[in-house]
Amino acid sequence: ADKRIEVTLRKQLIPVSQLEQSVLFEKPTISLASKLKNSTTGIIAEHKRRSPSKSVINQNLNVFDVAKGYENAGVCGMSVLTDSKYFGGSLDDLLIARASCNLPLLRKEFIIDEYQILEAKAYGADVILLIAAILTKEEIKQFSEFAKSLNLDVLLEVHNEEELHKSIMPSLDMFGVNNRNLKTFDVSLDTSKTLSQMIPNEFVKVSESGISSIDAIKELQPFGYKGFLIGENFMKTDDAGKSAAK
Ligand code: IGP
Repeated sequence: ADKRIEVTLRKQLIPVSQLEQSVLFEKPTISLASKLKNSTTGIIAEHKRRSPSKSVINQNLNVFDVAKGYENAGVCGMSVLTDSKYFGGSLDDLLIARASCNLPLLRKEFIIDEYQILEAKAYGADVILLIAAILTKEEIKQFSEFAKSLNLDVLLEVHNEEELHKSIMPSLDMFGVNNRNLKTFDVSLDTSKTLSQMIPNEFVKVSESGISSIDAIKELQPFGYKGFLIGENFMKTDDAGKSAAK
């Protein structure tokens, strides 16, 4: 309900027609899915100040430096949390990341309205996240087809078999398996291992959350994972980019 209100208010502030006229809206997007397919490391590094599971992670880093650092570290893409209530992020963060690097950018947000997809594009994103746990099959279809019509890549996040089965459709590029249970915050890489075999091969597989070592990546690669979404492990240090380079 909070998100609904937030979206309604922003829609009044910047109508759809203005988002569509923005300079970044015209910019060609970069495909994260194709970059991951051709990469050996496949790291998607996230900017995340705080989270409901850990409260404060790091409030002292600036997005401009973090984005530059990640790019210099040679990661495949960057994820930028834009949710303010739970993660302390904003669309400004996305804009600053865009101004600072040429990496494919993922807008990390609870998307429940097409307007947020237009915003993602107008603020410089190349990829959107859709979360199966909060959307119906029809919404996933509508939002992913809309994103594809704007040339954005779509990462669909699942945490269990039921979410995965309802979501398989051709308008998605990547399946992200969240190792963190969003209700209990428990993290287990077994979630990625179990669900991997049920994801059809035409989709790029991404493992999300709780990845804290090269060993974890090596453990997941044999299950077909090409992408690894890492936030806290980089953000908890003084220099997120430097941590990503290791
Ligand atoms: C990153 P971690 O454990 O490396 O910080 O996790 C990312 O996977 C996590 O932030 C995330 C998330 C989400 C956040 C995954 N799915 C959905 C908000 C909404």
